[in-house]
Amino acid sequence: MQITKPKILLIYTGGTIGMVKDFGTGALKAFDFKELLNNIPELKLLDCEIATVSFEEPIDSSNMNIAEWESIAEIIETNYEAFDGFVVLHGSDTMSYSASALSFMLENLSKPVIFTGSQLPIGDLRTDAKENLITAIQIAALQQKGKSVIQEVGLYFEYKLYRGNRTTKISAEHFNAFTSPNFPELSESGVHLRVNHELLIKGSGKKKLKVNTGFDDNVVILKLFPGINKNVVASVLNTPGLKGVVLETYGSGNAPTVKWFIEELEKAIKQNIHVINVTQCSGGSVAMGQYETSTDLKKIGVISGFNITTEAAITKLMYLLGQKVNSNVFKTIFETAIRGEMH
Ligand code: ASN
Repeated sequence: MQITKPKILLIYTGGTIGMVKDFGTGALKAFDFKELLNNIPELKLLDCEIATVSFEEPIDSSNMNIAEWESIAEIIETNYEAFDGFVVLHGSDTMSYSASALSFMLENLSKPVIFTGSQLPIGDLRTDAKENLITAIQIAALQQKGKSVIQEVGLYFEYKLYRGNRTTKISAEHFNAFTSPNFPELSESGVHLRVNHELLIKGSGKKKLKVNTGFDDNVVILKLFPGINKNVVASVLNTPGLKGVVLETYGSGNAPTVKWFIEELEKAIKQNIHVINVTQCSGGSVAMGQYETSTDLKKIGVISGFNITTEAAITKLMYLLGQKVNSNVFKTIFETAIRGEMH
């Protein structure tokens, strides 16, 4: 029996990882990704076959939008049968949003899609890009009994693989730039590559990959702060075309009890605008009804995001709105975990 090496497709979208310094101006600019294997000869030592595809115009991840998520999903769909795993090189700034979005876009995934990037350009002497890239590829290539070990969207950064839709960027400075506050890491890279098998999403078996495009962008994130006034809240909730709000509340889902606030929210909900309660705390869960300051929210039909991140909440909202989920089941469906993103 001939043993074939796993085939991994590297998808380069942009970000610091693929940059070099222009020594004339000192500015960072995108480098020619076709030169990747020449720039990182270590990649040739990996026990897998690597192919690369790049966005025509690599972008800083601040310019990622729904269209770019769809482009990544399309590349994966087109190459799904030909490859065993996918590594998406992406700017770190919005990587958690993209990893969350792709987790909802890619239904019935049975192969790994691993996002990674770096804080320093690959051309920098002290770069974190090489380790992130090499280990992300190794993780994407992990196989057991002829099947991929990881069968979901992950995010690998600084020795840890996380579930993509559980992550958030926490540092613009440290190599350890991401965390997954409410879910343990799926794998840790040390002397050994340790995988927490019991935490992994079991793939969909023989079900065919389904790509859910058509996200709806008529959504907003509204973060509460002491002193927020009626005009601001009313004008956000009266945005023409608005269909969904991620409301970042305090602690375990608490908000002001003042009459105008609850009335504005109630009016919006009656107009079929879905309001999701997500906590501003970096860890823990929304528990509406635990305090008096959240009982009214529960009463008027605010949806609980439980321990979901804001990044996963806003992308799940865009996804479900895009799927035209019926209003009377929207709350139940949102409150159900569909890709391991909450609870
Ligand atoms: N601005 C960059 C980006 O998100 C930051 C990075 O990749 N470290 O594209």
